[in-house]
Amino acid sequence: MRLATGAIIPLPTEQLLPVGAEPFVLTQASRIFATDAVASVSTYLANILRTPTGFPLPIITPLEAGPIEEGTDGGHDIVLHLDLDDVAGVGAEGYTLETSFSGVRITAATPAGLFYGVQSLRQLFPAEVEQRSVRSVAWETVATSIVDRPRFRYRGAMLDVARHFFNADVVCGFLDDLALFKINTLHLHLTDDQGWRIAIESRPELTAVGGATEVDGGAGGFYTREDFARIVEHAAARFVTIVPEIDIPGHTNAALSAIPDLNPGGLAAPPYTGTEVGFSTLDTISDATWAFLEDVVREVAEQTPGPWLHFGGDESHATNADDYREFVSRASRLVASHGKVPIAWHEAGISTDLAPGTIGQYWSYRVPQTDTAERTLSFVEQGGSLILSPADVAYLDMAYDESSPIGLSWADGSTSVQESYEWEPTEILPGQASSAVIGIEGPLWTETVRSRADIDYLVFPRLLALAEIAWSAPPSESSLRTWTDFSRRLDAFGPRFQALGITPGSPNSVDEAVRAE
Ligand code: TNX
Repeated sequence: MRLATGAIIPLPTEQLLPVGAEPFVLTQASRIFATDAVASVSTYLANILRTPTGFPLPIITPLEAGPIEEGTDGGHDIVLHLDLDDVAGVGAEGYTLETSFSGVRITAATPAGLFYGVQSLRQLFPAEVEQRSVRSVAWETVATSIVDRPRFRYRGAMLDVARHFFNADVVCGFLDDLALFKINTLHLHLTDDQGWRIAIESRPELTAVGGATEVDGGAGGFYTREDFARIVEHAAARFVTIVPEIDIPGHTNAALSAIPDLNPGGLAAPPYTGTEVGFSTLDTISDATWAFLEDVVREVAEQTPGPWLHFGGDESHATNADDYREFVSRASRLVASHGKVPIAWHEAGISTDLAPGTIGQYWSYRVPQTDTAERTLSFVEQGGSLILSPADVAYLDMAYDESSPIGLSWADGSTSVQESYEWEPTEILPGQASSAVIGIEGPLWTETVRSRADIDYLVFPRLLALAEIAWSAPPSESSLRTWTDFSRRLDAFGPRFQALGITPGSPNSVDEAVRAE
């Protein structure tokens, strides 16, 4: 059977596959043409390709990388062309990609666009391109022509490093994998009842005491300033923005256990290593709380080059309702005063006095209850936008089915790969809210997640479903954005997961009828 589309995930906006056209062949003599302005992308591409091919792939930096025909050798070269005028009209993150017997050419208006073109090119090569040692295969790509641009500007994943801690190496490895699917934000849930994971120099107890615990009583851990800088830099080199989250006023037991002054009686809370939620709260009006928050927000903002800072606000069941409302308003203004756009979980929309532009992150069900929808719409009414993470389809910590050894099931039972694929972000909230959606995010909470293998098990392959919702055009009569086509492409992706060293959690559940077509 011939695939009706190429095999790229997320599905490109347009891809032509001329029948019978000769392939592109990468050889010992191939070179990469790119100007210095896009050196980060050409170096990244060279590193990806040199390892499995063993080819030298020198980077040639002409003043202006010309058409493929000029300065190329027998059609085996790759040209990265930065076209600031965006003649192709692909926008800030889009690109065009041409592969043929005469070479490869990626054109984009920004380095980010070129980077995404590189990710598509990666997926056109044989799966062995993902191996980290030299392989002897024909390094060919089908001849194809792609025009591609993202649907949403916020294409996110979230990692909870508070319930279980994952060190900077694990996070960097995770970033490497996210990049392949054109994900551009990684939200780090840095603090919770069970752990405080980011160094705050003015409050060393936070990590010294609050960082030394995790779920089940493991050793925990935290990021030093150097670790966090390394994560931010590794992310930036992959065009991923880190969104740090300091979860307040609930989910704060780790801070309360580290700093006695934050507790009304001046006595430190005992550390917590269970998995209950909603029992802790900051004292929302004490001077000690706001002095602490000033230090924390200032230092986290300092360490964050990206525009956003998430201040949580979820499940504050131990906070008095009126106090909560005033607290989230003041917290949003504190974040804004440090030059960051605040993000909060949707509960914070109960306040009608948030800092202008505060973004709401919706995490309830695909069919919201009326009061939850109202709280979420309140962000839009206050000039903010929305990130959607509906728990019953976008939560990466849900089990796939009853047989999954890890994962939770509170969000309307388990979540199959198909369920994570078949939902439409603009149909969740009523009315004007659909145009306020800046994107989606798949959160991985880590109550049951202890290792990189556990992360991979729950994240893959469902993250690919979310990446396609975030990047690709919505399904239409004429489009191939269907579960059937996606599951075929996912099937074809199997050897790539293997080469990447990823063991995905759910075998792709294409039913036999589809497989036999
Ligand atoms: C709800 S979702 C939480 C987290 C849990 C998660 C488990 C949200 C904003 N809060 O504290 O880890 O459920 O699925």
